[in-house]
Amino acid sequence: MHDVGLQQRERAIIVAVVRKGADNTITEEHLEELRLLLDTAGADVVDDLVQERERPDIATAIGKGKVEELVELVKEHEAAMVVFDDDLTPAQVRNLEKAVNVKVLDRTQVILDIFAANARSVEARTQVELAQLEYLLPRLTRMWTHLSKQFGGIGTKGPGETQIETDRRMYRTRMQRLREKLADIDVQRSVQRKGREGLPRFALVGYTNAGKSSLMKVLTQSDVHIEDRLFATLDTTVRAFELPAGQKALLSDTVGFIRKLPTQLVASFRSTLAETLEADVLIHVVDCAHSHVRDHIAVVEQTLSSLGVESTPTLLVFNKVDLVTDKHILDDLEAEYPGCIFISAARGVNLGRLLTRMQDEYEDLGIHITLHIPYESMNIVSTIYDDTEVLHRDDTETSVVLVVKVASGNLDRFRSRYEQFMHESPTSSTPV
Ligand SMILES: Nc1nc2c(ncn2[C@@H]2O[C@H](COP(=O)(O)OP(=O)(O)OP(=O)(O)O)[C@@H](O)[C@H]2O)c(=O)[nH]1
Ligand SMILES: [Mg+2]
Repeated sequence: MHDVGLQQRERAIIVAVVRKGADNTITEEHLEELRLLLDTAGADVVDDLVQERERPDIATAIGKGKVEELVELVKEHEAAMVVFDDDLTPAQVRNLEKAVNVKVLDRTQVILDIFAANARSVEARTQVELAQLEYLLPRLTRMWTHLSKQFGGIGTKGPGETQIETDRRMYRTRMQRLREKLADIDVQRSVQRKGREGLPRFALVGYTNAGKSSLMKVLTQSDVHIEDRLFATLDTTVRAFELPAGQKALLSDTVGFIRKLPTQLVASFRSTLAETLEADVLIHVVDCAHSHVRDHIAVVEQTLSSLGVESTPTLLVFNKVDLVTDKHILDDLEAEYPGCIFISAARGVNLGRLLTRMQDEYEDLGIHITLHIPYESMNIVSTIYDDTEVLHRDDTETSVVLVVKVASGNLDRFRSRYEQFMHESPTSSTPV
């Protein structure tokens, strides 16, 4: 597979291009995250370079003068690569590589490399390979033009073009095969999901390294892979657990998100995320000890909305409270995010309360049921008003039509009482 060569620990210089007057602390944070990504990928960052520009230079992203500075830095540190925090065009990569004489990568490639290294299951490996090919396909032409130029001269263009076509076809055939493989896995998955229908479903979501798997482990008492590194989890696992009232429920743990998660990965991981997409309630786990908590929350919310799940009720859970010594930080978060809850998965702090909140959140969902009450049974209408929340009433010629919201836990009791008026089975479980 494509390999950006981060197997041994290599020395890297990182580069960010920012707008003039950009917030320094944000730039610093982005560079820090790139440092962490490279560390996970197996490289040590030896220096960084920040270029302020209105917009990135078309040819080199950073512009001529800065390229010279970069060349010097590479020499000085004997760096093996330069990594940009932003996506580079193939032309920029080509120009930069020519100038600095070491490989030039962007953030997307580093993330793809980490995913490739961490993928264990057939599904994850297939998804990562598909994302990698997706990333490479539009870059093929440039790669070959690059080579033709390098080796130059008469006759390189013709075969080059043919080669590009052959490669493209090969890539496309391979991608097609990977997609078919994923579709097969998806069928198996939905069969498994069918077997679990009817149980309340919760899904852990959050920034990478927030502690989702740790929480999965303590809530379901199962053996889960936990590691202090980015993207330790790539596969979705589903485990059963019990809500405080004794009801059996399901919890899923899945891949974490990150700022600028490559779109190719989001697309190919869609089926892995299916459990998340279909959950009744999301548990958004946040590392509250991180200096950029709010950014992390926003990134996760954006990613969720790009996946079309912004309307699923979500419980905001601040994890790792044990690491926060300044109580003001927690007070501020609590004021800013009403309804949030503070826990420590590792220390077992506040987990009972979290479970209760999960149960409440699920019960709040309710189920919408339409009742048709003929006028001769009018006396029951007021009982229904006492029993449930009436969302809508329509007095037709023959009957009173009521749309009511029934808490999931009360469904059986409700059904036994009013079955004769329920024309259809419960239709949706959308929250109000
Ligand atoms: N101090 C402290 N550390 C925690 C807590 N919860 C998790 N951690 C640590 O945070 C690191 C990441 O935990 P994981 O559970 O693997 O995080 P994740 O969200 O599943 O991460 P990815 O799968 O990589 O996205 C591990 O080193 C955990 O031991 C906590 O409550 N307190
Ligand atoms: Mg995990």
